[in-house]
Formats: sequence, C-alpha cells, structure tokens
Amino acid sequence: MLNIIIFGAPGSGKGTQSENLIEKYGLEHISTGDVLRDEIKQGTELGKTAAQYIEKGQLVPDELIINILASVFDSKKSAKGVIFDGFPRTIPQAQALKMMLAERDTQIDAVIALEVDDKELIERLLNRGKVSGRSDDNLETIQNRLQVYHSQTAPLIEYYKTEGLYSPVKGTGSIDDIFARIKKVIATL
Ligand code: B4P
Repeated sequence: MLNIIIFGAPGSGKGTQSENLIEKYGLEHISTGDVLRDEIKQGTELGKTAAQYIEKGQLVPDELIINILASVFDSKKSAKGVIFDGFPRTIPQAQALKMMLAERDTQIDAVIALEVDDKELIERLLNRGKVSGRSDDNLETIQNRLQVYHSQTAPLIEYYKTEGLYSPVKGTGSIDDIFARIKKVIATL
C-alpha cells in the first residue's frame, strides 16, 4: 500500500493535488473536509456539530474526527493505498492515525507538504468563495482558519520531520508544475 498525507494550510491545494494523485496512482481519497460537509448536507448529529465549528473557521474537536477515522478508512481502503487530505490537523489526530494504521499492519509512507504563503492562500480562498458557496470561504473565517492552522496544525511539521516522513514541496506555480514536484517525491519512495 502507498499511504500518503497531503498536508498544507487551507487553500494550499490539497484537494486539487489529491485529484491528480488519485488519477495517476489509483489511490483512494479520504478528505475529512468532504466527509464533514457530507454529514452537514445529510443533517446528521455529527454534521450539526461540525457546522458550528466550520462556519467559525475552527477545527472540529479531535474526538469527533478520531471516532469516525477507522470506519472511514475501512470503507475506503484499497490494495493500492489511500491519500489523507486535510487529515491529520493536530498531533492527537496524527497519533490516532498511526495507531489505527498499525492495527491494520500498514503505515504512512510520506507526508507531502504544500508550501504557500498566507497572502496567496487568502487570495485563492476568496476566489474560491465566489463560486464554492462554502460558508467558510469569506475573509473573516479565512483569517481564523489560517490562525488555527499556524497554532494547531503547523506543529505537525516537526512531528513528521521527527518521524522521517516530511517532504516539503513548493506549492506555488501552475497546478501541473506542482504535481510534477509531487511525482518526484513519490518516485523516491
Ligand atoms: P478542507 O475541506 O480540508 O479545506 P481546505 O483546507 O480549505 O482546502 P484545500 O487545501 O483542499 O484547498 P483546495 O485544493 O480546494 O477543510 C475545511 C474545514 O473542515 C476546516 O477549516 C475544518 O473546520 C474542518 N476540518 C476538516 N478536516 C478536519 C480535521 N481533520 N480536524 C478538524 N477539523 C477538520 O484549493 C483552494 C483553492 O485554490 C481552490 O479554489 C483551487 O482551485 C485553488 N488552487 C489550488 N491550486 C492552485 C494553484 N497552484 N494556483 C492557484 N490556485 C490554486
């Protein structure tokens, strides 16, 4: 199995590059953002709770995400592997992921981190907001999401460096150029 985490700030292109990875390597895709948006659409209890956090640009509590992790993984896992997109976003989530995979005799092979500065992230998300209809793609919420990223998610950079899994990739330029950089990283695995 090839299990990859695609890591980066909101708007860094995780969803965009995940689509390329799925097509090229035939991997399954787990986007916790998509899972939560789906729960919101279906009006489930989890969705109702998640919406309160997402609208403010906050992270949904670890407990809720960790509780659904194993069932989402088991429903998606394939022989080829899985892309984790937007997950983990905190150290407890990373620890839970490691344990869940170990219980299934597998592991993360690489953390591909898309590096983009905040100014460009804000521009991209404001642009997406014009067409996405997403409740979190407005300036105030975007600024909160970036703050949350720097305080709660960025510590994962050191965590995955220590695990020897961290592979930074320049996340600016054309989508194809960025994907070419990602393929180079995967070729070394
Ligand atoms: P996510 O759905 O993960 O969304 P994201 O981080 O905003 O987007 P992504 O990085 O995928 O950006 P994209 O490719 O679309 O999370 C949403 C919310 O859900 C979170 O804020 C949180 O509340 C909650 N949540 C999710 N997972 C959680 C977890 N594990 N724990 C707790 N809470 C969780 O790209 C953005 C835009 O840029 C697009 O419009 C795209 O077209 C454009 N773009 C991409 N690449 C570009 C390029 N090279 N040049 C120019 N534009 C580009």
